[in-house]
Amino acid sequence: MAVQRDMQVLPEFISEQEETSLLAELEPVLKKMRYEFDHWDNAIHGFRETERSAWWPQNEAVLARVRARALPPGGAGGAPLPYAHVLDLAPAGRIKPHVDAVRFCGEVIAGLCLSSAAVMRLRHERDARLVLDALLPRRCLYVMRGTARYEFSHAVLGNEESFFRGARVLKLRRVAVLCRSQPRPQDAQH
Ligand SMILES: O=C(O)CCC(=O)C(=O)O
Repeated sequence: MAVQRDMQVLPEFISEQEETSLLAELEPVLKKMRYEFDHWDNAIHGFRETERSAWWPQNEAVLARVRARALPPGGAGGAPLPYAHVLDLAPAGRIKPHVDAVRFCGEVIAGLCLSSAAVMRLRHERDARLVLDALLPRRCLYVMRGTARYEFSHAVLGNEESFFRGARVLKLRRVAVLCRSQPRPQDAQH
């Protein structure tokens, strides 16, 4: 299936030391914020978030590796946005199915997964029987593009439905560092 080709999970993309360093930089910023649970129509429940464009040098090197892998210069995915989006999901948090708005994000979504494993569910927008569950282990990088990004919704499952191939995947607090590509020129004007 094209969706499998377009949703890559690279386990152990970063070392434990790199994970610790990224979290050490992010923690002081994140811990000042409250998790948001209340909006019933939000796509995300139990989250806090920030954006970051300047990183400690050792963390910048990790981000550069993510971009080199997911968004190489001159590649079909386009140029990366200048900042990373940091999404901190509480243990009880989840992300409901959605397709990222083309106005804000181009062809590629690359996510570095810190602190906890989780299950991401991709479901075809027009044929709900087409489903792909992806296990996102702690310290993996996933790269979503093409069919997976445009034709499937994606969701991060809450703990009540967080299973992969029959085995429970306990989602603890999870921090994702997301590098996206710039919107395609034809989409940016909408
Ligand atoms: O937390 C994640 O890895 C998923 C983030 C997400 O849903 C998105 O970037 O659209």
